[in-house]
Amino acid sequence: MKSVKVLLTGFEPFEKEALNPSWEAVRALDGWKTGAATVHARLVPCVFGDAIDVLNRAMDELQPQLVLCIGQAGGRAEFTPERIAINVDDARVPDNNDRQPIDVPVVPGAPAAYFSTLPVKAIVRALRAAGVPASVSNSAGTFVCNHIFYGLMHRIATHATAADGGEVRGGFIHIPYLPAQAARFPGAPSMSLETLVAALRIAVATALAVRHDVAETGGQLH
Ligand code: PCA
Repeated sequence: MKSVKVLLTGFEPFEKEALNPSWEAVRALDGWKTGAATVHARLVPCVFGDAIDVLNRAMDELQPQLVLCIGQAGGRAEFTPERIAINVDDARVPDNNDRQPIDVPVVPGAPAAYFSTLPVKAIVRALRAAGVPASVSNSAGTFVCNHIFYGLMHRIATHATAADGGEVRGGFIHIPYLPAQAARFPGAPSMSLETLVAALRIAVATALAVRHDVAETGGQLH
């Protein structure tokens, strides 16, 4: 059986948090094997530019067939695969290196946006079937998560091939706070690490199995 490499990235903590659920969940899956696939976990800095550099180095090294970048979306109640990455950085707060780009492109001269090549709706369907709250998100924001998502999709669109010369697919998933984080913001929703890790396994397995996304509603009125 042909071996398949899956790259998962998670972010370091930002905005005075002690941890980031994306890295806690991703690192729990480092070395996980499902079928012919093996997961490789990498930590990325919450810094404009550096985040894409670290992603590019990991992709150069591993030449993965599938890449899922994961990030924290504090305040969201669900596991949310992102549909689209946009070519703009507009930081509401400084990143971990005090960079705060405003209205600059992620990649000058590149397209306005790229769609995820993950089967976002099939992932949502599989998660809901497993009892995990999930929805398609139509905006990854304009901070470092959208930035790395755009960098990933631009690389895939322009030059990435896997070690076997085959196609590379990828996308981004935002996840809620861990309970310990939400405890600092009364009323904020959260998801346990156990659920986040189980959900990530489902997302990876679904992305590996489903090439053509299912056609069912995942839109929003606003
Ligand atoms: N979330 C931030 C950046 C790092 C992270 O985990 C975001 O949504 O842009």
